[in-house]
Amino acid sequence: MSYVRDVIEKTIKSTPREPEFHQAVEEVLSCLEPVMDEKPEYQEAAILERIVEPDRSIIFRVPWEDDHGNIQINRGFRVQYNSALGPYKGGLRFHPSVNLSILKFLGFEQIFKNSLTTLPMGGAKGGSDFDPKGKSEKEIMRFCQSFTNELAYLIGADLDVPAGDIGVGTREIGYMFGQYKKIKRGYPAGALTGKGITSGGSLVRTQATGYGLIYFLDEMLKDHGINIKGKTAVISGSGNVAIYACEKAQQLGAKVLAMSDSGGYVYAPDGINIEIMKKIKEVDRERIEEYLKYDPSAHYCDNCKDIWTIKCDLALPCATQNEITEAEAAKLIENGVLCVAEGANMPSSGKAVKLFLENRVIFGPAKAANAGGVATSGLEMSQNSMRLAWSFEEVDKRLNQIMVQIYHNAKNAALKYGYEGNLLAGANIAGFIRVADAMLAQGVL
Ligand code: NDP
Ligand code: 2IT
Repeated sequence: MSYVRDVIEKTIKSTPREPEFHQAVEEVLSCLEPVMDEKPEYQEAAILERIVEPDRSIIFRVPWEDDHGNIQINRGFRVQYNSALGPYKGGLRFHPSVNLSILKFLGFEQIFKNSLTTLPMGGAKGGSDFDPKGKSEKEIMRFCQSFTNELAYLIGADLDVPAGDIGVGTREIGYMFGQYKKIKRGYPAGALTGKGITSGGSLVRTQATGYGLIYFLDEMLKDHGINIKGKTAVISGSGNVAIYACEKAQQLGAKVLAMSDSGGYVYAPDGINIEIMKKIKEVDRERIEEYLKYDPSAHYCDNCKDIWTIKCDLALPCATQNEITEAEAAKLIENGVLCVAEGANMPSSGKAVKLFLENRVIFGPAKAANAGGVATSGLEMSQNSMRLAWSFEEVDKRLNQIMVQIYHNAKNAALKYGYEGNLLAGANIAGFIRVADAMLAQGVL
């Protein structure tokens, strides 16, 4: 058995009941055989055995009082995965499905994603099994404050810098930053990113993951001689990533036919009206079904997975992990999909990715295609350190440059290591090598 296979098997065996984590480890490590052959020093320094094990995982109790005066208890997590390239960095997810397996998969992916940005950031992830749905504004605030009472002792500008993810946006980061500031008695802006503009946040951070996804997609399509203008797109989700992916795709001339939430999807034959979607999701925090009240020509289907049965040129999964399995991938291929670019983390199962690659679907893997969010978080950290704020145009230009660079770095790494046309392998390799070299230089830790 090869060294790589041996590490994969041992990792799986030693972490039972962590299927999402196993999936991420398999996905990354299985691409690294040619790198290990070229650089035996990585094996000598046990880089793989060390990189699959988080530096530390912290689990804590989060008690909070609901509006009826009842005490509720949730579980909080922070997985500080790897700090070879910089302070731990990665989002916080609030969703009832959150567990250690999901946060380890996300933290593991984050190491390589952050490396691809070339900004100095290590990898981490955290969150809670708290369900924000149906909670009042005050309940959200009390939960965030209690969560921060523990998180505060784990984070800092040079230590660990959380941001948002599913269920955590500018509002939640605002409450966490407020509580953190109170505990620290200063203005420790650099310890969290995704802050509001009046709390030291960066322009473009809100739009960054979605815009970045489309900048990456546009570069990838151009490189294949394809113009995004006039193409039809389907975008799953209707949260932060999906909304700004839709906005930028439309600005570049694509037609977005459908978007979803966990309840179902909306199909708009004339294209989704993004201002209506923003009002429903960002202002009213309502279910996507409400869209029909404003656009009677739209249709609603109460099975969100069926969104992938819609014929489209571009499929952009922007909701959650494993939303595209083999069956959805086969349907997309049958309907002639040209390109899949992942806004969510690990939205395609291993078998789905295999089908896309075998059928020559242009495939933009998550850790490259959705790196614009954390890249702009990196730019927020820079601005906080310098105590100044760049203009929207300045940040947007840097984001665009980073996404274009990530595409070419992934493409070139794939070519160099015998995976021509496979950006998943290219992104994994390009991301991995920077981290492995830093780990080698820093000794056995
Ligand atoms: P949001 O909370 O803003 O939106 C999430 C969207 O996905 C909602 O429409 C939600 O529907 C849907 N969704 C969530 N869980 C499920 C599920 N189990 N089944 C079906 N639909 C689901 O999150 P984001 O937009 O920030 O995140 C979306 C994805 O992008 C995640 O995979 C995240 O990790 C990834 N990502 C986010 C970044 C960021 O900067 N925010 C950066 C890079 C990646 P509902 O409201 O009904 O639950
Ligand atoms: O998955 C991700 O890259 C994010 N949720 C963004 C993390 C960040 O630190 O901005």
